[in-house]
Amino acid sequence: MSKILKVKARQVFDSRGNPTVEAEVFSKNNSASAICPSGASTGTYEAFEKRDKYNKKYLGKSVLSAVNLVNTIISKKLKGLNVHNQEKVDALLINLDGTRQKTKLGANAMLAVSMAVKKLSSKIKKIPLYKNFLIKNNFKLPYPLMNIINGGAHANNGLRIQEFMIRPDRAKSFSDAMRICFLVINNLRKIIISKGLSTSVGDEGGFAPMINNNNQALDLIISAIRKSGLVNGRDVSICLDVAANELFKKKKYSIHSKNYVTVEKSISEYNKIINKYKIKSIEDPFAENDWIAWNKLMKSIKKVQIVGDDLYVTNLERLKKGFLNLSSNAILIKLNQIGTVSETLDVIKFAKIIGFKTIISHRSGDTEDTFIADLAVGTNSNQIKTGSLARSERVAKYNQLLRIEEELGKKARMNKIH
Ligand code: 2PG
Ligand code: MG
Repeated sequence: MSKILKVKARQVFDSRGNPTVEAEVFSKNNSASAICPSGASTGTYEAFEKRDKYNKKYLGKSVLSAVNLVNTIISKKLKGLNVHNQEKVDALLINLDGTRQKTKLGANAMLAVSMAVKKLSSKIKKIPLYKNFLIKNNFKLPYPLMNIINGGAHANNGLRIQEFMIRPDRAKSFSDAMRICFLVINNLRKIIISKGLSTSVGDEGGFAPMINNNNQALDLIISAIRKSGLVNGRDVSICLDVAANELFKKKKYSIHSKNYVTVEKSISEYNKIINKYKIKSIEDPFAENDWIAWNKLMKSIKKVQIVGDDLYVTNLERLKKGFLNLSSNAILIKLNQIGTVSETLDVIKFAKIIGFKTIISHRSGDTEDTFIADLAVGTNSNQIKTGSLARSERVAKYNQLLRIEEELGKKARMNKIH
């Protein structure tokens, strides 16, 4: 048994330049640290992110009180616990907080500590992090859902849909998957330049050209896939994150244009783009409380992955509800939506039991921490969504997956898409 000696936190910064919590956990001869990411298009039911609302020096965004809680009560409580008993550590954090949405300690304080404990445990065991989760052998690598055009809350171009992604469905290996995405992205860059548009990127590294029509973005992607000598819907599939919470007002949605229309009309528009562009995956097609709309969409389409992000917020109770309601067939997994590693793993386990695909995800405000790359492999998750091939906080996760693939050598296998 290795005991936790102390926990220390500090305020560092995320990829948007906002303060966030880094925690470092110490045992006798070792230490490990982890950094909490932060979202922009957040769900109402996500665990609470503690920020110093009244500290004007950081425009209300500092996390100094969360850092202080780690350095005082969390460190004191965790002292003496077995580093390898993640469930116990997390249960203690949850009890210490004692609130439904982790408002007392803040999920940012809790998660940084929880992830650091997991990392320290693998360090002491001298095993790679991905071998310290659910899967012990037959590791599979996830397909990247690579973001290539940013819109919504992640860019200021006026595009309704937040994320336009590609998934290299026929890639035989993770490095092949990366090569295919690399090709499409480079061709997309050329096409964007040829149209006289800007190749500057949004928060997740995807291009953010000044276009404001979804179909225009989809047409650009189709051209890039074609220019790469690939076939859309076969070699590469287009996947979307609509983030519809942001496009919802008085039971109506402005997904497909600036006009707000009914659920039925939105579904018929979805069907049009699904058929025209062979779209294979849609995340958050409707708002987080609109269970009926989700169910209607599920009933009206076939063979499309429908992903719950803001709908489930990596919360077991909400996932159960979504399963019973036939709301989706996949779940996005974000550690900081729920606040501890153990709770995240419980959600993944349940998702697998009910046959949902699991997609491990970054946040739009992310960091150099590559924990989610290991989590994706260590849980045999089907897919990972971690931005584009730009901005080091995104690329870092892909690079970590390339290292894992190399380490697995001949044993490395891609996961199943279907
Ligand atoms: C999402 C995420 C990540 P954010 O909506 O899926 O892409 O964005 O972190 O802003 O919630
Ligand atoms: Mg989302």
